[in-house]
Amino acid sequence: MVKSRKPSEAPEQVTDRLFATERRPEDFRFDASVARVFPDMIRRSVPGYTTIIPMIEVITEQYAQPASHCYDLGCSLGASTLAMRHGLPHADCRLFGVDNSSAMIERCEHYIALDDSPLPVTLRCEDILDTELSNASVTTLNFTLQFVDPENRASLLERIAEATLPGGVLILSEKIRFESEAQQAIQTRLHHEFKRANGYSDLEISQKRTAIEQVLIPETLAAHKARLLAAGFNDVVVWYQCFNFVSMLAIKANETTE
Ligand code: GEK
Repeated sequence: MVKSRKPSEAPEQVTDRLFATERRPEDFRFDASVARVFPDMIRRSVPGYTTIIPMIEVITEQYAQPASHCYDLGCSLGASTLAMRHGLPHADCRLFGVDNSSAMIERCEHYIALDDSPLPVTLRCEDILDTELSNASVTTLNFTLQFVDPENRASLLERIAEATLPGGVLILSEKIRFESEAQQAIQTRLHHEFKRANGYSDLEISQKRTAIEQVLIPETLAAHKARLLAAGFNDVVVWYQCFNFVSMLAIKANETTE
């Protein structure tokens, strides 16, 4: 059963108007102004986000192993951390949320404190490229890998695979791009329609796009699958897709006995 806090019960919802007026183009950063509006921004910008979060709880419940570690890498305000916390069926598991934005981590502490689960959460204000990983049964990268320099993605995934126990998983959600220009155009148009339907103006959509295009680098589904397998995972399952937003489950096989 999904036990996470419902969006309507969230402590605060400040409307995202960051790109509503004409502004000088500068790269998008996860600073205090973004952290302040983040729950509203991600819900109205990422198709499927409000479905993926409660499903992270379901997946965690299925794959968490007793006395193991669970990691939420790029935890922002802790929406996926809290989903994992509520899904964890073992009181002896340790749950870590990691983000290198101090503005996000400060607010995340507040959200974790308001939540009613007794399971402790350790928050680390660190780069996920450096954070220590071990004894992992469930790791989540929910729309975070897309912000990591593409050159560093393979080594990060190798470290996660290395730290993952047999039978453990990585939940990887990403904005993807398409090889076919025609498919790319359809999915981009549908994504922008989704944002318009959620109240974003054409100016907001185009200014956000300019600000984020050097920072969020999407890759194809085929590139993600090949790299996850090369990193040491044994199977990759796409469990969710809405337009150009996908969530995968990368699974480390159970060791077979002869
Ligand atoms: C959610 N998972 O609500 N090290 C640590 N954190 C990083 C790094 C890095 N190298 N790069 C980016 N981040 C969340 C949503 S948001 C996705 C994740 C989005 C952090 C960054 O500070 C931000 O908080 C998060 O990754 C990405 O389920 O905004 O589209």
